[in-house]
Amino acid sequence: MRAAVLQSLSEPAPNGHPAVEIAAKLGLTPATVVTLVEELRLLGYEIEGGPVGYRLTGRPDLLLPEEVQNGLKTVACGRQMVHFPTVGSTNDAARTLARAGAVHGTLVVAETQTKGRGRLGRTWVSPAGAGLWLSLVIRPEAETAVTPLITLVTAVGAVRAIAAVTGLPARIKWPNDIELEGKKVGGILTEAATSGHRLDYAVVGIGLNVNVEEEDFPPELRATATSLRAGLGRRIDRAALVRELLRQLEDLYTALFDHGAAAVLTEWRQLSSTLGREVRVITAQGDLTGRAVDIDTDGALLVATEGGTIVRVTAGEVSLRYQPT
Ligand code: BT5
Repeated sequence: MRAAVLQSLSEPAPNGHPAVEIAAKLGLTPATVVTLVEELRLLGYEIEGGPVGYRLTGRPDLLLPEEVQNGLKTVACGRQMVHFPTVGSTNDAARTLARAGAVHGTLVVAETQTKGRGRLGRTWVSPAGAGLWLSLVIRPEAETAVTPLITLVTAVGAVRAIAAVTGLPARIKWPNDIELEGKKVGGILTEAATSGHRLDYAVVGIGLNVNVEEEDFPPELRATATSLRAGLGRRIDRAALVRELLRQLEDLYTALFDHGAAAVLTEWRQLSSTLGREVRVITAQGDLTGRAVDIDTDGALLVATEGGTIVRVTAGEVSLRYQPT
């Protein structure tokens, strides 16, 4: 009902909105409306006046359900959502919810993470209020082998959403990086729970540096990390970006799970910064260098070595570096 009160307050009213009017419209008591207005104030909404006439004068830059779901055009993605001012890792919180039965499309968002994770035990830096640090629970009817494709498809969704909201031409570095002008602007961490060969659910974690300023990054990341704000030269509406991301992901997951990977992989190839590049693949067993020539139907990278052999590289335990050209 808090969202409904906010919706009422958002409508134009030259003399403000009396609590009794909102109450009558929503079938609440005026006292409940007063309580909900107080809650909205505590969350950061600027609401002037009192019960005789409330006026909404400012909205917080927070990814509250009231903001994200206001104008959301999806059926499943983000329809159920949990917002944390701070959390260890949204992937961990989403997994806890998934274990307890959270439905397909459940979204977990945090303003900041204290234990944000990358792949291979790496740390993900998540400055407060400045990025998208979020996870989606997805429950497709699929084999576990689809997991690497979920990451690739999610990257396509992120690039599409960035283009739609900012016009910036982000690219994808295999397997899970989103890049802007050669620097890392985001990353994806997909974690699957399996029952035999079937996927029980997957938690798709997405980190995007939206309004992060250079000094918010630790010094060691400043040369390699960037933000959409740095690329665009102005702040970006994070809630609008989440909505667009959810819309794109809903379409892309439907395409992947109902129609197969071919169409999405064609788009991935066009958005990839990796194909055609000289790469070094770093694995626990040693390094491999060659030219990245294509992506396989299961999401593996195909690398042509100097001897002309094509080697399949799966995302699992590897890192990828571009070789200087
Ligand atoms: C990734 O790992 O790129 C996946 C990142 C996924 C983060 C999201 S946020 C929401 C959800 N909850 C989580 O706990 N995680 C997900 P990887 O490819 O391993 O890259 C990690 C490396 O990127 C680090 O070792 C740093 O070098 C660098 N890095 C860390 N934070 C960064 C940031 N904010 N921007 C750019 N680079 C960063």
